[in-house]
Amino acid sequence: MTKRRLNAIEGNLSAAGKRFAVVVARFNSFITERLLQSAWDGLLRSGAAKKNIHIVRVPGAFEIPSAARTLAETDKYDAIICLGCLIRGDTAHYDVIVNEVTRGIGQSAQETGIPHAFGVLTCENLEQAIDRAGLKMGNKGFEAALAAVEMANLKKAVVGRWSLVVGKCNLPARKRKR
Ligand code: INI
Repeated sequence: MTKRRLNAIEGNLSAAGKRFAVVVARFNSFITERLLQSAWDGLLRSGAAKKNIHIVRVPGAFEIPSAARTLAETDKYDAIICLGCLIRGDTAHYDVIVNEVTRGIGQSAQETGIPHAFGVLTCENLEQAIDRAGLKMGNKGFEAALAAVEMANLKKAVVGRWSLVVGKCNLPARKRKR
């Protein structure tokens, strides 16, 4: 079988020169502060400068989408990282909020064109949340930070490729003929 080179456009994991906003909910702060520490760590390890990371706190997960949208619309950030922790309780509050938060963050990303990383834990209980905030299941904050870096670079790579194609149109006629 002949080996074929697979061409894929991917975003790299370099955060150098990029600007990030991290929206973090205070509700369940025991968990969300751990997500934040890990997201911060992920961004710095990827090469982001501290001055280019802005942390924005909101009361609870429900408030994340509107804050993320406001930040995205400033066009000052390459990506927005959303961090929160929803834990199912005895009431329907969790069920009402969880879909709204997920949809709102996705909608903000799609309508503004700014990558948003989803670092909102949706858990049955505190144990599950702890596991995903640095214990058995890694840390969702770190994961979200790397996803934000990758998607910011992917956007640049895709836009760069298209502007190259458009740029071809400006070549002299001799080079344009095929
Ligand atoms: N906010 C959370 O971030 N996590 C939760 O688990 C949660 N629960 O279950 O109630 C929660 N509620 C608060 C909500 O996000 C809003 O801040 C509040 O309703 C005010 O708008």
